[in-house]
Amino acid sequence: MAAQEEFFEGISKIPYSPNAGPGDVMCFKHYNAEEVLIGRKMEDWLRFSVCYWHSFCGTGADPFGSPTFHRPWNKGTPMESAKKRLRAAFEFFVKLGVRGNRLTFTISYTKLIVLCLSPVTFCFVFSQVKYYTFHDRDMAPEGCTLEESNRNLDVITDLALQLQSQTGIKVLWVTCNLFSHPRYMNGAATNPDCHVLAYAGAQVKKGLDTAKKLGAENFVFWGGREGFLSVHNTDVGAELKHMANFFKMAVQYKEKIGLKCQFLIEPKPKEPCKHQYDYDAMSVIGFLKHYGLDNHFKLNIEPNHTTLAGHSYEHDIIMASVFGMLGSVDSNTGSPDLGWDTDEFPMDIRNTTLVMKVIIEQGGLQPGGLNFDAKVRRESTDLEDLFIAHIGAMDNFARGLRNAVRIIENGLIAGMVKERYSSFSDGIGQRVEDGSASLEEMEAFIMKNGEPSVTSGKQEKYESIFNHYI
Ligand code: XLS
Ligand code: CA
Ligand code: CA
Repeated sequence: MAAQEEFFEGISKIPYSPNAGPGDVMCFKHYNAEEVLIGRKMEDWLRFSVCYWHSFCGTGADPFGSPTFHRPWNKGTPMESAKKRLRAAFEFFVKLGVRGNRLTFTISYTKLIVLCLSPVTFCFVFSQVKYYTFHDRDMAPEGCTLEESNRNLDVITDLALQLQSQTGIKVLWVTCNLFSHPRYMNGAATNPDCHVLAYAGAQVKKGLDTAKKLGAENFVFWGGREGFLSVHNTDVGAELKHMANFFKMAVQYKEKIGLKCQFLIEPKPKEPCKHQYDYDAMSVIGFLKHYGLDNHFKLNIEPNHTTLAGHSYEHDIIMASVFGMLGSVDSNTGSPDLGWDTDEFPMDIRNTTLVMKVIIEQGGLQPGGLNFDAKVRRESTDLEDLFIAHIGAMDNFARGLRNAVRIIENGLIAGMVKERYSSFSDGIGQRVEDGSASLEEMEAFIMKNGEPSVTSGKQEKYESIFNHYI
């Protein structure tokens, strides 16, 4: 049998080299997958995932310029290059470090043989990235009919299944591209024409079948064109109801086929629409609760979308988590000085520390993960840049994790916050806390106790202490 083509020539498996120098960017200096922190391996806190669309379908084109990337897998017919792209992606996952790259050996350990009467197998697994994410249409090309598109997807996902079982790499989430094809220009689940909504429904049905086939742990809905450009031609109330009913159909089908994955909605305020219904975490949570869907969905928060909504980087991570709805994170960043979705690799240690603190406090992200929905810059044209970007971001999250662990284990900030709210631990405060207080009681309390004293919020003190850990 002919040897498989190698796409990332000259790059071997990325090692963990904690003492490497500053110029050595092709190794992990902080991410040590097997290391245990607060009772869990780093890889299980971080659950890294590589996204298919930016890293393997991205061309470097922007609205003002042509493609700048020349990827060796873009050769042949669309189906031929889809297969090459998939093989290249798995080569990348393996070289970045995955489950499949394991060293297994058996030793006969005499004392244990006496006890167990059998040799003992020791399996050392060096794992860094275990997961990937994809849209149906970036995995396989759209055909002229739904049947042809589905056949294309079947062929490519047969190969994906084979590569997954060879390497141990798994699907973090699948999503359907319900925004690129011209038929979706006025939306998918919120399209004013039910014929288009039906097409989207048929596509999601196949997407859910694909999620089941590949064992996806989550399924994402990103409503890129679920919104409007003009209120004059839009029946907002009808569109929101149609979207809720569309999600109900998806829940029904998921249950019918016994698909055991978490449904996620990914908020984004705008782009491509002027206004998108899934504006931010709180809008989505309100929508889900209003339509009785909140038990079936969680949120996939992308910080670049959060900042586009006018919030700070960590805002929606915190809001979703507080409501028990933080399911997964599309770990990227924007440029605070730009008003669009630049999908950059997350390289700021302050941000990863804040995100990891929330994730630890909610007990982890599983079955979600940290998916790098991020693209190398148009000017970063070398294949090596794809590795450098992922390694840098993974190391940055590993540092964020270590910082967050120190903040939590040290307990100084938590103690200060607890003290700040201590008036709610007894008396009238406790009754407010448990919901048994009344306005009459508030009035009687003030009549007796008068003006509250002024208490410093100590923001700069908190910030100085936080900076000590990063
Ligand atoms: C676009 C979104 C998209 C979703 C998946 O801005 O980030 O890529 O994550 O459709
Ligand atoms: Ca995203
Ligand atoms: Ca994005």
